[in-house]
Amino acid sequence: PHPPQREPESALPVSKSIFQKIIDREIPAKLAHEDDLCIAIHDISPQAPVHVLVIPKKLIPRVNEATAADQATLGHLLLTAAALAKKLGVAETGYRLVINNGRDGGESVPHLHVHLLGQRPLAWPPG
Ligand code: DGP
Repeated sequence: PHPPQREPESALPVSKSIFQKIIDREIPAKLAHEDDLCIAIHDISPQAPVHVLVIPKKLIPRVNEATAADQATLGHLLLTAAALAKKLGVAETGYRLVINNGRDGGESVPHLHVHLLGQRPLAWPPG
């Protein structure tokens, strides 16, 4: 007698990552850059005097999930990181760009981001 009930929209599982909330201005962050395709924020737990995250506005969970449609966005992230390195004064001395992918890669936020680290000598190989 009862028709099948659909779950209300609000009961759908929603899991906005911390970076999506920052992009949507639901939580604050110290912004280093913003444009149509990405934002860059200062990392909340900096591992070097300069530690910025360049984050695409489009949700690409990790580089492993990127497709050919993301090619321009991926290129833009690197060019933005390089421009920020100049702006933040580490281009001359050097810096490192890092993308952590998956468990062994040390990924903790499932929304692609490029780490820009600089203003100290960085060891190699990484831990
Ligand atoms: P990864 O481990 O590669 O997924 O890097 C995630 C980075 O994000 C990590 O270095 C800490 C940083 N992070 C996590 N939560 C926040 C936050 O709420 N604000 C900012 N600015 N950075 C965050």
